[in-house]
Amino acid sequence: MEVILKDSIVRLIQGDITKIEVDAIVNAANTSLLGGGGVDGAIHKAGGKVILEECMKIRNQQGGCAVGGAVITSGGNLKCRYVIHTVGPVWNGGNYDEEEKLRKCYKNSLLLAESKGVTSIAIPNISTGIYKYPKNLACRIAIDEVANYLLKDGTIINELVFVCFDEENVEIYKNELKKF
Ligand code: AR6
Repeated sequence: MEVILKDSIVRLIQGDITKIEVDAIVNAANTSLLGGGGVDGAIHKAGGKVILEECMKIRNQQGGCAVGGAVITSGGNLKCRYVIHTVGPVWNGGNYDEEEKLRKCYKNSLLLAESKGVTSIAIPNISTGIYKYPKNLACRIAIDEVANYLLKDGTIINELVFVCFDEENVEIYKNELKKF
């Protein structure tokens, strides 16, 4: 499925984000930046040790990554030039600024991507796995933040791919993207 948002194409794909051919992919990391399970584990496994080495350098410089923040490494053995590591919030019932933090993940990842000249980017369903953010709420936030970003004047990001791994997220995203 594809929708056009001003000068950009937004695509919805089901699959493994490590296989997508774009300038940058976004990782749903944790504050340690040392890897983990889920999409983080898949990216480090497919990308090789260069990514972990660069993450460790960033850790030494700034002590990891805050929730809602984003940092960038090269893509190692992946097809992409960059991996943008962002840290989503753990779902805690909704009264702990989870929404604001998740919004920041999308916004900061896009800002960082653009600052590096990225024109195509793939993003997973941040926080909806191990961090248990309700998928329907997370999807609305993801699409809202992306739409706000792409509809502003002068973005260089002309292709954005939402990569859903599970069927449930695919159906939720299809329904939300229909509205455009
Ligand atoms: N490609 C695309 N999406 C994937 C892939 C993949 N290869 N594998 C899983 N997903 P999660 P979180 C989906 O748990 O909830 C890690 O241990 C998955 O179905 O990866 O933000 C980190 O180190 C789900 O929809 O990330 C952190 O400790 C989405 O990716 C913690 O998990 C996010 O699920 C972060 O938890």
